[in-house]
Amino acid sequence: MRRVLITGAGGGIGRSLRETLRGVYPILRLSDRVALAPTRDGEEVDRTELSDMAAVERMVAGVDGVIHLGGISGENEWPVILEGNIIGLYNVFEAARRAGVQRIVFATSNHAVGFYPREQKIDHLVVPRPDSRYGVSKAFGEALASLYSDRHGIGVLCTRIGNFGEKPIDKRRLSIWISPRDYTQLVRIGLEHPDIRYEIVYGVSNNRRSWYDNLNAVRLGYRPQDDSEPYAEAVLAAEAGQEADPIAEHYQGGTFCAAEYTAKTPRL
Ligand code: 15L
Repeated sequence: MRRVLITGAGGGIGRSLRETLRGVYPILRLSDRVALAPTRDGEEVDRTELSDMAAVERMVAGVDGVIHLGGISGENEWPVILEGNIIGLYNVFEAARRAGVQRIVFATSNHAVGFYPREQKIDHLVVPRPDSRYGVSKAFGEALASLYSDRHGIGVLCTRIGNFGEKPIDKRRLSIWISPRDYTQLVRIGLEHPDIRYEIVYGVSNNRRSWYDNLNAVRLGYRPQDDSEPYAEAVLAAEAGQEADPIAEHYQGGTFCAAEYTAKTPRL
């Protein structure tokens, strides 16, 4: 990998990867719809709207690998999701194919499977159970990635990210947290592992309270260094006495599941 593109480079994960991948590959091309911090050695800065195919083609020209973080990172109205996560995502994969890109790491989300109950441990083989329009767009992304892998031979690692941050911020995140250094490790596996054709893994640290069987990531060499447990006492103490929504509490997706929920009975 000589030149690696990060889309959505202005977001929280993008800004972090800009630092942790600095010097790992000769050139990092950083792109976002918003202006980014100025270029340093070994960097190229780009400003692109993902819904604009001609601009996306310019963005991917000459890159060897793509880390696709761009798009909408939470629930939103359908037109917004459509533009950022369906049209924008399609444009990135299609432009990458035309440019001959061989590897893509796709930032999908726990919300593609958020309607699994917390009591069920899930692996990479479960069918999607999106908990939002956002989650549906991530399941769409996983499906599009599968098509581009099968039909065009592009190697794709779909990382179903839990919650990325320096530390877990609440009880739910104790089960899905991923630290910056663990996500960096996973992204590097996605770009560098010689045998990846199409894989789904969970982007989570080695959390004792995990809801995921991340055996596929482990098979690919992932050895997460962090665990949310040392933060558990403080996180739980901060939440003590707070009233919890029963739907949000029951499902892995939390408040994404409770929002707009009108089912009279839960789906089994
Ligand atoms: C996500 O997919 C979002 O991008 C992030 O903002 C958080 O909401 C995260 O999931 C989460 O579930 O905590």
